[in-house]
Amino acid sequence: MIFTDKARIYVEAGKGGDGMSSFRREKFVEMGGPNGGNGGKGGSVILKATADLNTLVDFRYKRKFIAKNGNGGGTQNCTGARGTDVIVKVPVGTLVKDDQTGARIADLTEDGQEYIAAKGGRGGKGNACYVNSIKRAPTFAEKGEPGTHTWLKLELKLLADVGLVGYPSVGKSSIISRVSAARPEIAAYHFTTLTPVLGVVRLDSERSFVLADIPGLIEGASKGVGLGHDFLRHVERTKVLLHVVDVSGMEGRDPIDDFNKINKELAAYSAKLAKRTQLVVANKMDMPDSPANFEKLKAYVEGQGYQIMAVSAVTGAGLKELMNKAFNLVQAYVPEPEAADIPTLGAGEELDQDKFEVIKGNDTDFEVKGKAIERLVAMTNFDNDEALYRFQLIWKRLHIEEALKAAGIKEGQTVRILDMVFNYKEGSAV
Ligand SMILES: Nc1nc2c(ncn2[C@@H]2O[C@H](COP(=O)(O)OP(=O)(O)OP(=O)(O)O)[C@@H](O)[C@H]2O)c(=O)[nH]1
Ligand SMILES: [Mg+2]
Repeated sequence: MIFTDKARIYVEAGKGGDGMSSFRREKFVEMGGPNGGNGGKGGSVILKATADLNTLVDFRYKRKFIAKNGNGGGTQNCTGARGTDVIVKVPVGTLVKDDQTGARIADLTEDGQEYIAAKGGRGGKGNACYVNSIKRAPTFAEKGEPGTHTWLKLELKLLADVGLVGYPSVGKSSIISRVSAARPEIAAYHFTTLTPVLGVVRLDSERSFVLADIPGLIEGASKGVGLGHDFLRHVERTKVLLHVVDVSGMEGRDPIDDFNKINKELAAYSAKLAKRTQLVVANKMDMPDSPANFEKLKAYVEGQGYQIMAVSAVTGAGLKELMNKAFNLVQAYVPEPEAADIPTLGAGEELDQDKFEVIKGNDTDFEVKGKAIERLVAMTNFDNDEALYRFQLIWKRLHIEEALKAAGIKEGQTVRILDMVFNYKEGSAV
């Protein structure tokens, strides 16, 4: 889900230093010539894109950037010192716009790319510069040029790193409102949140991530019940899911049941989403029945290989630890392999290649033989979810399960395809 982070900043460059008007005054040299030096250039304010930042959140705290003036020129043709430039680091992807008109001024898309947001004034020329054949002893010097100054709008498109999912009213919006500047509506009725909300969670000056609060999910969400489909689309590209469960039992539901139902919806929506790193968040720990319910839920989810943390969005207990943990999980995220890893069948080969036969196996109960299926097995990386998903689709399309059933297979019997042996289970390929 894309969210635009915005900031407004003021940039002001330094004025150029004034030129100097002076004459040589040395012992034994009468009427020395003009020797006033030039003023130094004023400092500029330069925006510089860096891959180290990922939000504009820092500009909430500091928004004015003012560079120093150049120094005036000196006697003896001394040029004044330049005002130092102020370098303002912005994340790669920052769009710079005119504050008044909104017109695009610069698009900083590459690491290291710079944009001079306010240009330092040129230093004034000293009187030494104005000597010519007519004017041998000019007394005037130029003043420094003023620097430019302006307000700018910065915009950055952000992708949510972490998504809050869970039943309605489990406290998703309450959590995001405590850990970020986002202020979604919070209320005791279901579907309070109707559109996704994003917030930037800032742990310290170096560590921040984007958190998405989406509307509550219910049974059938994956089929588009409520606004389910749309909501799930918003968390599809997050790196980590925080699965919020209300352990207070105050709505009369069983937390374990809630947990399973939401996971079922995620899986029904997409295999990828089901495999996304998921941290279980037991919320409303401040309520009387929560500790006991938490222990039960903990035992259950840990048994399934999930980690769980206990929080209360009302008292704030555990939220800091939760956000630190979420950040670490975001850092540990490894992108799923692209679709290129998935074996595909060659075009035009399908028809007779799709043929297969089910025979009695030597060391297994059954064996499936056929070009397409054997090739598919050879090419599928069974550790890769997408590949596995693809495998299951083709398995279904070839109607292998039906053939196995027709051959009389029973649950738990073994099937061999090339070097792969698996236990048959109705409705699932491997
Ligand atoms: N006691 C207690 N109540 C909480 C806690 N967190 C949230 N609530 C309450 O639970 C209700 C629902 O909170 P929300 O934050 O709106 O829940 P949600 O998950 O965003 O709900 P939807 O947007 O409808 O999906 C509100 O009345 C909150 O005040 C908590 O930690 N303890
Ligand atoms: Mg909400």
